[in-house]
Amino acid sequence: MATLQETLARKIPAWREEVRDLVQNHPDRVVSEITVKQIFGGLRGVKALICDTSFVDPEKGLFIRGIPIIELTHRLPEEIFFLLCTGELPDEKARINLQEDLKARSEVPQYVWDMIKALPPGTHPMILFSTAIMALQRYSVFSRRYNEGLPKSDYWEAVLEDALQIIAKIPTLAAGIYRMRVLQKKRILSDPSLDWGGDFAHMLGLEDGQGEFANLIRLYLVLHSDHEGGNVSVNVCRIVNSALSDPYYSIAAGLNGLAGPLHGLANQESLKFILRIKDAFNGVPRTEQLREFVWETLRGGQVIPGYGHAVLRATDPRFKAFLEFGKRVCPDDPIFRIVEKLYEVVPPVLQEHGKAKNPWPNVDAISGSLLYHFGLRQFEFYTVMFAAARILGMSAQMIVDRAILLPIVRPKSVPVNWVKQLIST
Ligand code: HAX
Repeated sequence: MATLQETLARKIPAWREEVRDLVQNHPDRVVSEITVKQIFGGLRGVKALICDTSFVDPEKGLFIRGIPIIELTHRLPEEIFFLLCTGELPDEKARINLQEDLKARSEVPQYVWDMIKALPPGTHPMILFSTAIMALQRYSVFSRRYNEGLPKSDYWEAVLEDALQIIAKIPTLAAGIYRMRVLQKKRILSDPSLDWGGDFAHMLGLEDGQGEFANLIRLYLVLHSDHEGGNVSVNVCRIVNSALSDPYYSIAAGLNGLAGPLHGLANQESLKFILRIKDAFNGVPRTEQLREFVWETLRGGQVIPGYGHAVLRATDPRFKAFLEFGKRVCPDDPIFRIVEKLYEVVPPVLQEHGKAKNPWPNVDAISGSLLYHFGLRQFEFYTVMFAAARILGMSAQMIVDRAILLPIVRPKSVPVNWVKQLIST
């Protein structure tokens, strides 16, 4: 099979033709209507974005290029990146080619480490991560080639080039932040014999006699890689990139959105919640005790982290994939047992509470508990793990956006009074 670049070059003309045909032959076909409730409700359910890399079915969850995520859990994250970008899984030759390419680009310049060291104590790891990516922007091929007059038809190639540079550095950068700033220890050098996710696990430096921590990291990166186009991080990234800000600016913007407690920070919040339960009951509570604890939380006006979703209306298959992993690897770990018990207790409570449209768990209800089991216990780092994975989806979506020649995103806004007048007419 051909390389990632060659596969894209082969496929893009047909994608462009498909889009040109739709716009030229059906320009006025209505796709979605919008209600007052939706305008004031975060545009929930409005079909206004195109995303070919992945799709979230409310009942069945995430599909990557039409394949249910549950059928991809044995794959490597770099294979998923190839699939997200092209719609095809790489064969062995193409995978090795991509892995070699990433290895060749993985070094992080010293000035970035100096900058990471210089930021004050207590700086959140997501700030360190996002700032580090911004600091690498001087290497942007897109920015340089754009200034040299790059034609629009070739934008995707330069975006891909930047994306590969960024993806290649993610394990080194994220693990470096963990070691230097979270643990106050020395960085661990990359092992070039390892795959992208395996090397990430290696550089984090946790005990991994059986290789299961590396397996967890690979699975984690696959499960968090993409979640269609409307989630805050990817949506923001794509909007910024549509202004032809290069991928360094765009990914950093997306990461800043991922840092919010209703999005990527939910895994940190979720683990805090689980630890609070463990402390309150000195271990795993009884079902009745846990039910009361959950009600107390709701009565205090707080959300149950890891439960609910803007699109999903069933248990997230990514949650199920982690649940299977946990049952196999750490069934007796008290933190994992609390996760299992919450899965039993929370959905009926949320149903009775009657507010959340989806009472079922999302991926954030469990991901942190497995990292915790392996000794990655500093939960302020968890969103960086999520970010490392989501950069795959952000990158693939930018590449496809530029490949199909989407223009700058610029919806129309209206004042509240405009809506009032509309209603009164
Ligand atoms: N616990 C308590 N109340 C909840 C709830 C939960 N887990 N989930 C939703 N609700 C409440 C909302 O706060 C809202 O209340 P108000 O009307 O008082 O504002 C009401 O139920 C309706 O919300 P919704 O329509 O069901 O949910 P939204 O689409 O507005 O929001 C969220 C989806 C994921 C943000 C929401 O369910 C939530 O806050 N969950 C907890 C945080 C979380 O797990 N976030 C991670 C989501 C996955 C993700 O993006 N990861 O990055």
